[in-house]
Order: sequence, then structure tokens, then C-alpha cells
Amino acid sequence: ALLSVALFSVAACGGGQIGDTGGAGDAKRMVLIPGVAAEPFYISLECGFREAASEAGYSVDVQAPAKFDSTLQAPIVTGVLANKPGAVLIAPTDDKAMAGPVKQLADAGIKVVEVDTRLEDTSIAVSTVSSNNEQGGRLAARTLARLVGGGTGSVLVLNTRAGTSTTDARAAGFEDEVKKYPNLRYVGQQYTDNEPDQAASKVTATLAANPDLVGVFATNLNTGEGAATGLRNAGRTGAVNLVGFDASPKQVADLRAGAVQALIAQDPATIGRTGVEQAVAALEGREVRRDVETDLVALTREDMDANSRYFYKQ
Ligand code: T6T
Repeated sequence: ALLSVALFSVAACGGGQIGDTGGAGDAKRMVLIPGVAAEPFYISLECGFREAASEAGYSVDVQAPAKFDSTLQAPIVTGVLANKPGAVLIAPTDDKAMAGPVKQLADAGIKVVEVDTRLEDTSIAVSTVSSNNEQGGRLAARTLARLVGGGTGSVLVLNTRAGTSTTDARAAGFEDEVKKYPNLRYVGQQYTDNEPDQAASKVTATLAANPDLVGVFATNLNTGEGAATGLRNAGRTGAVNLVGFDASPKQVADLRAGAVQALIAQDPATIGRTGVEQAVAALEGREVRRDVETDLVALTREDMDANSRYFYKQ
């Protein structure tokens, strides 16, 4: 029961904290429901959300589940429905299971903007702001192929949980793109439940079964952090090229230290900011963009500091 209680997050955005304000039934209020609490990607997104909402004169509230899990996120949505804010920005934790609860928001007249993840049913939200995750997976495959160079061997994908729209799209893009490199043998994807420990043990098990492993693509922050641990435990750091997704402080430190060879970084603060802009447009009856794509960049140790604006906050 405790886990179903929403966590009221306080992000360290820099430049002074913008507090949660506002009461019930307030059209000038926006609520952000991230995929999970206290996680650098969503913290950075929250910072963009808070800044943009306060600039636009909206009060804000942020309610996140303790785990990336639709059974914990759904009751938060239902609670928010009762307070009837003008708009809700949400990262749905499951592309099907969250459709019912999110549709209740839209049916109540609340403007729903998807940030980061999306529902399969595209008729519910007015706008979706995210990275092009399929392209991100392709970029990961090209980056891994460049790192492996002339080498030959197996490559593994570590995914989170089926039904997470973003990581599913990354894995699909990677799988398709990696076919262009005959020296790389794709051994399939493994799900980790978004748990670093599972990612670590799946990497060591895959290494045992496929000693020719030359590359791993970890589709998000937790899978990447766990994969780095798995390779370290197996004594294969650097020998197996690891391409991660996201740029948490720990991932950035791992890149600098050589525990990870590349990161595909997103721009979560811009996702949060743009989500607010679309929500305000919807509330004011102006034109809304149904899909907005934000930047992705591949970082390696050589060029990471030139791209430090992509490092996430914590
Ligand atoms: O990769 C991000 C996000 O884009 C994805 O939808 C879920 O995982 C992260 O939040 C990283 O933990």
C-alpha cells in the first residue's frame, strides 16, 4: 500500500526552487506525472517543466510513482483527476495499461500531453513530446558498429519491460539498423524489469553463453548502469563495447572512466519545457503540434565535454 502513495518530488533545478502551488479545480494549474520518482532523466524533465510553467503563469504539482510501474502510476492519475487541473503532462509507464486512466483525464476535459513515453492509442493526448527513440536505437547501432570497427562477434540488447514505448522503439531501431553490419551477430534482446541488478546478471550470463560478445546496447539509464556493473564483474570492461542511453551523472562518470564507450543522450529539460508550451497552446485554444521531436546526441569520451549541456541533473 505504501508504494502506491505518490512521491512529491523536489528537483534540484538550480536558480532557486519553484515550489508546488495551487488548489483544486484550477485551470491555471498543471500536473506532471513522470514515469518514476527521483531519477535523473525525469528530474531534468521536471526542471524544464517547472521553469516553463512558472514563466507562463501556471502553478505546478509533480506526482511520481516510486517505481516505473503502471500499477503504481494508475492510482496517481486517478487522484489527479479528482483535483481537475487544466493540464496533465504524463509519461505513461505502459503503452496499453495506462490508456484507461489517462483517457479519464481527457474525458474530464483535462488537456493531456505525453512527455517521453506514449500510449499506443494516439487519440487520447493532444500532443506527444519525445526523442525520436527509433532513430536513437539506430544511432546506437551505428555508434556500436564504429566502436567495434573491424571486429566480429555477438551483440546484445538490454531492454526494460515490454510495453515501454520508448525503450521498445530504441530496441526495434537498433535491431533493424544492426542488420547492416554483417560482422555483428545480433543475439536478441533481454528484458530487465528496469532493474540494474537484472541487467548486470543478464550481461554476465550472455557472456558465458556467447564468449564472442563484442557489444551491448543498453536501452536506458538503469539497464546501462547495470550493464557496466556486469561487464566489470566479468572483467570485460572495455573489451566489450557498451553503448548506453541517457546521461545521468553516474553514466557520465562511467563514460569518462571508460566503463561505457558511448551514451545516446536525450534532452529531457526541453521535453518538459515543450510539453508545457503545447499544454498552454491547447488550453488557450491555439494550434497544438501533435508530435514534437527533441534532440538526441551520441556522446563518447572524446567529445563529451563539448556536449555537456546534455548531461542530466540529479
Ligand atoms: O530513458 C529514460 C526514458 O526516456 C525512458 O522512457 C524510461 O527510462 C528513462 O527514464 C531512463 O531511466
